[in-house]
Amino acid sequence: MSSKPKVLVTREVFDDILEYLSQSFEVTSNQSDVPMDSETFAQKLSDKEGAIITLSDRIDAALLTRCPNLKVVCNIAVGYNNIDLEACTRARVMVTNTPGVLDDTTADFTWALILATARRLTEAEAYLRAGLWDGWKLKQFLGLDVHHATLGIFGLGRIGQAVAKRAVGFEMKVLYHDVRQPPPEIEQICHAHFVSKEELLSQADIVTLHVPYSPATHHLISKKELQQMKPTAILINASRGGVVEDAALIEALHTKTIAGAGLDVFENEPKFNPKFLDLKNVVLAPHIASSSRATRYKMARLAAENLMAALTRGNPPNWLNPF
Ligand code: 8YV
Repeated sequence: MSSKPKVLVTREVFDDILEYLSQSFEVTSNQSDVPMDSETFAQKLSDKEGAIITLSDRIDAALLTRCPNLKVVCNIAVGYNNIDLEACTRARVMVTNTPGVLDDTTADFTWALILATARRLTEAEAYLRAGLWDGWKLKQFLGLDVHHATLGIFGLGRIGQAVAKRAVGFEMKVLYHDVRQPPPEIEQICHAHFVSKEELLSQADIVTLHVPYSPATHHLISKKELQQMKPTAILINASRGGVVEDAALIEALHTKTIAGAGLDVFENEPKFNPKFLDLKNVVLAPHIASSSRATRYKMARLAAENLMAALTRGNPPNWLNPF
């Protein structure tokens, strides 16, 4: 019988990461990559000491009571709103995330959304693919200039900063709003100016969201905020579903309260509001902002290293709830 600690990997990861874990642990993994339902997840986790999970796996107090041996859960994500951190602390379960390794990749994708939305790229491609293009027209698919525009960033954390730095080449004015004002040197490096939420919404041509999801940021952008934006402005969300009230955004896109939106995340994903599909002025992506080959590998590897450190030394590098 194996005396190695038992761990669960809830979704498909890279093979060498499973090999790395198997050296020290008895690994159960769900390499089919189909998310487990909550009952299957609870059963599989019930005798484990550690788990590598993703944002679709919920960890709450009720689940923890069924997992008496659990010592650590390692999220393959920087966001951890799928985990009840306080319940984990009460149960003495360490929680880790994957900060830092995905900032540039997520910022790159934010720019893909900004450019595609401002220049109506997916709308124009759909038109071309449908065989509707009958020739060049002066006023065809007129978009929003990104260069020299005003970029408004909610959340100047690691990812927000990486987005701001990329605005330099477009010679943009960069405004930001955050509940915590970063040190002045960060503002200088990012060429970003702190403004109120209202100023950001009314002045920005492009509003982009880089805040974590929490009760404080739930529906940060709703009907009132959309009405404060310029009718020519666009909204970009590569942070978390729920930061934007999707029904209000759909209404604003429909009535042209704002010009467009670029979205990588949705409320209730993957079952997002189907009304988005009827709108031409929205660019849609299935939560892939961090999905470059190199970065998804680094995220999975960092989660595995956190698991290893937690179960061997009791001190993982990205420990969110030290006790
Ligand atoms: C992940 C993310 O792909 O890190 C995050 O918080 O949103 C994405 O980079 C996703 O959460 C996978 O669990």
